[in-house]
Amino acid sequence: MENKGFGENFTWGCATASYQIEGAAREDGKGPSIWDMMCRWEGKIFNRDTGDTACDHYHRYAEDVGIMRDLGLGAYRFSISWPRVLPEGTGRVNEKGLAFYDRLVDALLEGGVTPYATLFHWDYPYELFCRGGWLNSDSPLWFAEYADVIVDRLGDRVKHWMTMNEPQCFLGFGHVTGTHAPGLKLDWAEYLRATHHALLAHGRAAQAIRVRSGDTAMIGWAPVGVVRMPASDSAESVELARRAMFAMEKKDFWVNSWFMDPVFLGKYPEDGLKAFGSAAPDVRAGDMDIISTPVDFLGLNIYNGQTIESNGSGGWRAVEKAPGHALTNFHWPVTPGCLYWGPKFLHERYGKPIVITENGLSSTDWVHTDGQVHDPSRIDFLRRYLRELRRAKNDGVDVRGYFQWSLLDNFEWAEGYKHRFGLVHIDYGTFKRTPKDSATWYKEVIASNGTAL
Ligand code: GCO
Repeated sequence: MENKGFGENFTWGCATASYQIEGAAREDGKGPSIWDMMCRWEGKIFNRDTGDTACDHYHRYAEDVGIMRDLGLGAYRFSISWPRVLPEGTGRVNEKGLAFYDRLVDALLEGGVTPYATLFHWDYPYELFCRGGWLNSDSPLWFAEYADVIVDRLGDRVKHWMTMNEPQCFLGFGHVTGTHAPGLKLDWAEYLRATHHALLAHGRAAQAIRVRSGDTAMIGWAPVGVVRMPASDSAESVELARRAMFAMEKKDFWVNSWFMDPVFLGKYPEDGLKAFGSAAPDVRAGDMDIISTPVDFLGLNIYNGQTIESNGSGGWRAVEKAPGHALTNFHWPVTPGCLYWGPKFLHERYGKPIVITENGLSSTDWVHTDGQVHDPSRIDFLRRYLRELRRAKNDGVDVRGYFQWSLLDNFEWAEGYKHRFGLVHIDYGTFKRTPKDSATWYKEVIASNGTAL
């Protein structure tokens, strides 16, 4: 196949999130978040790690932007800490918190790196959690107020926005399994209620951004969901995987359609409504208009996929993996085809330009005796995945950008610092940054616009 790279205007970036890298958890007037709360709880986080200091990015952002410039990044996806800016979640604005993001955005622009800002990547204000959090029917308004404060301040320079990151995770892990903050184990009906409010919050924030920035803003969000892949290229097999990717037949917070159909099609999927019956949320007149406020792109966080085959009776089942199948340090399977099938199926259904907002490999890198960090597995992983994304692009899927997760090793939520996803190694004692071999490799990929893959 001819190697056409990724075409004109393709955006190459890296992603991070505030709580995972910033540190400075109690500095300059920042209010507590639910992750500050959960990190205090016994037995919740691997090794009792916390995000108190994380990568100390709050103080070292200039050095980090310097690394981005060295890499030749076209764009950087970061998130804003809601309680750093609004310590109580609503009302009082913390000027020092806002000023940090001002400095960051200015440094990025000065370095020729386009800022892609995510409003909410899970560090929810503790004070709002105490008022019921996402269960409170005012929570979409709280989020809209926050969005307005941010866009008012940064909207003159930031043009690319994501409202929220992975609602499936902060609702599913945070409100059903209890493994992520705020650690709740709600009944399915309450979970669906919280989800409905989060969807309304997304819509209201999209409106707030549009009101302030008009058509100059590129608005999206960054959900995650299960990607299903066909066992063969036959039309039948592809159709089965497509169906499996969107079917909402049981209580499963990973299914794409429950989150994406409302946003892009203005309704909950029929099969889900049928399966959930009286647990389904109360949808008031006008809710779906808010939720489906037009946005410009669909961000996708994709790490792996599941190959599907027929179960012989009209349904499907997952194909069992061969013994010894490649796994990441997270024990997630290495399945490069997900960067082909995921964007393809989601683009077909929703018709929106796609940006891969996260993709990467967790491993246990350390600094070798030669002072370097050699991570050949990450290079191989990214190469395989990016080749599949290139195939999707060449097959006509409207893919506009790719953000590797992550620029820096960082705090991996309940897993603490166990996993290293970075192109840059962090020594959490000294905060020394050591670019890994994969950083040098990614720089070449970017410079060649993907033809070097
Ligand atoms: C998520 C988040 C990131 C993670 C990354 C690796 O998917 O959980 O968006 O914050 O760090 O995906 O798990």
